[in-house]
Amino acid sequence: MSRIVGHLDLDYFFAQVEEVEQPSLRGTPVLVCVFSGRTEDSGVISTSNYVAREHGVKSGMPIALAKRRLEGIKASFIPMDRGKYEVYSDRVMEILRREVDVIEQTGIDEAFFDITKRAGGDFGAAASTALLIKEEILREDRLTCSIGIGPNKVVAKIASDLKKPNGLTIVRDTEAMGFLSPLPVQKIYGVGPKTSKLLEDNKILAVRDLAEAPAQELEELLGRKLAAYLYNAAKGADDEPVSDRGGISQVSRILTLKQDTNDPQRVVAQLLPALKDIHGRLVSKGLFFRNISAIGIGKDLSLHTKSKTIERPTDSYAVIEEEVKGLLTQLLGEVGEVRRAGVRLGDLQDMANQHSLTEFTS
Ligand code: TTP
Ligand code: CA
Ligand code: CA
Repeated sequence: MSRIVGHLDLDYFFAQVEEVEQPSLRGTPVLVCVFSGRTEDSGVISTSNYVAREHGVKSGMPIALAKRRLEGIKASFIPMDRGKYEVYSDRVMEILRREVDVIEQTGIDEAFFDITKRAGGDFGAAASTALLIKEEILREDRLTCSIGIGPNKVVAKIASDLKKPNGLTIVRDTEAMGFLSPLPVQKIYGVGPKTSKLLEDNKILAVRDLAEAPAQELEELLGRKLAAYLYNAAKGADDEPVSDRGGISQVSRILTLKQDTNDPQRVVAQLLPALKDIHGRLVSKGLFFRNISAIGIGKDLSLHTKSKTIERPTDSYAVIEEEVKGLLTQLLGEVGEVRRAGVRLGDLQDMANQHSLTEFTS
């Protein structure tokens, strides 16, 4: 049975979440910014929507430069709110997890998945599932994403990037080599600037050149491990498994309220057992948190979040309860009645390990 692997990447992720929460932004340039606070405009662009990109705005660009490129145009410069994006990310990963065999999350907005069993080795069936996943993410989270399906991770990752935004690209096992051959080597997952410079110096520019290079030469150039990986990858034969990395970076709970309400006290009262449960999990794992989010889901399934990053990591129950009250009051004040409510603790830190680390180094 042919292995079938996918890669999902959300489109202009942070900026798209801002559009979802404020639909009037759609069609205008949206720029998510990391303000450094030195002057009003100092800092960089984290990401921007495609409308802004048409004006030459890019991730990592100074905010001041982006402002110059958008002079005279009504654009929104929004401070980055990572906790909020993580709530959306969690939900997307949950949807993905229930539709495939296994997922390997590789970033806040992307994951590999293996769908071999689920699709019975059939690329047509995998394509239908990919469409279903896109529909569910759009319906439940109102977000678009791009998906690539291929016989391995290298092909899937490149395929997901091919027709952005809102793309779907299927590369069958028989098409993999033809798909890869003409591409520049930098497209292969794991080929950074250093490796690509080394390859370029040796006239290896396209994936085709890589596949045709003498194995010995590649090994001398890149070392055995990387050479073997790239050699396989170039031939469309990457066999790296999709493996769930486990590990936890967040704890969260969302529950359905007894009745729709906009009263923070009522919501908090119903959330108390969940808060205690989350706190118990945190303490039993020796973790502290730095980011906390309140989550509200409306009658129409719309998702709303308020997050806060606290100065120092903590595992205090009192802090959880107090922050949730504050965030929920804000959230309900803005959105009105909700049907479901929840809390998420993020940016978790393993205090036990940090502690032992300092013991070793001091
Ligand atoms: P990407 O997936 O690289 O980009 P994107 O989702 O914004 O756009 P695309 O449609 O091309 O996929 O990054 C995911 C998120 O990571 C992005 O929304 C914001 C954040 N990010 C930064 O904060 N700084 C950066 O330099 C990049 C590249 C991303
Ligand atoms: Ca993305
Ligand atoms: Ca990404």
